[in-house]
Amino acid sequence: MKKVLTYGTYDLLHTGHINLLRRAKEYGDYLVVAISSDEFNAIKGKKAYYSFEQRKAILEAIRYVDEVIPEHNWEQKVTDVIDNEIDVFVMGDDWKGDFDFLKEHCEVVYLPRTVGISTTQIKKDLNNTSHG
Ligand code: C2G
Repeated sequence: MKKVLTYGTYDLLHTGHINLLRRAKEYGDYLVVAISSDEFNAIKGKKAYYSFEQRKAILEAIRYVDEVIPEHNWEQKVTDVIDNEIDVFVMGDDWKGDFDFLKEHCEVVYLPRTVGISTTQIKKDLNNTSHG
């Protein structure tokens, strides 16, 4: 079984996330998604609308996702790759190059981001409409 791993906050799920997950799954048979805990989001300078538990439940309902694990820090990726026997690490190309250190443990793939959509933009648009 070929195992794929990716990381993210995955707040306010949108088609950019789904496009990433669908393409990531095509690299193997089993996709593990490590989603950022609420505490790690604070370290990333992000405040997710949905809690970790809610984001976990939403991701687990996606057909491409086989398992969801927590992301607590920047340092856990090598351990995650080894402990989960990961063959392919996949991230959007906004992270291109940032995780090349994983190449000694698994294949590293950066996929083009979906243009024109982001959780930040969704929040801005909703905020603007609610203020008339
Ligand atoms: N993504 C995408 N297209 C978009 C938006 C996001 O392909 N329009 C991808 C990102 O490149 C990432 C994944 O969807 O691979 C999740 O995006 P975020 O939830 O924004 O994750 P991020 O904050 O980048 O966290 O340790 C890594 C970090 O946890 C990544």
